[in-house]
Amino acid sequence: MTAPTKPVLLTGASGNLGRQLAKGLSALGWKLRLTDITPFPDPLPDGASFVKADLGEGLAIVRQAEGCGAILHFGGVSVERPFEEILGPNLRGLYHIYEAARREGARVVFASSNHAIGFHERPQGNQDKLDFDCEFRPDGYYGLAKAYGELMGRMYWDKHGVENVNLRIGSSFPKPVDRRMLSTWLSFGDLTRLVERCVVAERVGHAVIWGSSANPSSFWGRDHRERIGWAPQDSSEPFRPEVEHITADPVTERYQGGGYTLIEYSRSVPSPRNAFTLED
Ligand code: 15L
Repeated sequence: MTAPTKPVLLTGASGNLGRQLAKGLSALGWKLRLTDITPFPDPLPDGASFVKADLGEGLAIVRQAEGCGAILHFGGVSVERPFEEILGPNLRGLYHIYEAARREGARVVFASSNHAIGFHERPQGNQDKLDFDCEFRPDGYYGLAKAYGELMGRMYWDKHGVENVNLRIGSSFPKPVDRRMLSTWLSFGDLTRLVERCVVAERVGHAVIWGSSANPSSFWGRDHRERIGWAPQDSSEPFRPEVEHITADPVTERYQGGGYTLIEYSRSVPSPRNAFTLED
């Protein structure tokens, strides 16, 4: 596999997924520009440079993106937080990323999240799996910002021809730690191969791909993975005996977003499963 000819910018490089990608993609011989608001905690991988930058500062982002062929946007707040904390990095920051991409004619790979659709119920069987074109049902301000990011990608492709792949990442950790993650887990290996394909694929347009490994109990169905030629190789199944019994309260267990749905949840009584009411 040949490395991209132009450098690739990685935001959020000091975060859990950024560090994995920095290591994995530099091992493929990629020239990486790493950036984050906090220092890069590891030894710099071969072929990589690091510059501290704030997503809220448009000029800094535009400078970092100069000459890049792709921007891997993994920066911003990565969990549910109050709106004011999300606003700068996750909303304004996205605008800076897309403007920089537009200037450079670069492709954007956006770390979206299952929390953009977190208030969909978990499927009862294989037939109910959620497809990429389902309704957004964010489970908080974080998920709402991810939905906004996906829509920003839609708009920049339609209006400016900026290509983008939106990865609706499930749970990317060393291993699944509870029953939900048997459905949502994305191994670091599958994540790195996914991002690699997003960059090297010839044409992507505006694409949405579920970021989970080949988990038999996955919540998710159709997406645009064929467009980039990616298929996950790992599975959560070997971890089942270890974590299957680890569950939570009824709200958390009902929805795909798990514990995020319960944060500040204030509906008194959750409506019965599968009952359509005005509130649903
Ligand atoms: C995410 O989007 C978060 O970044 C991560 O920390 C996990 O909470 C993950 O979703 C998940 O849903 O497990």
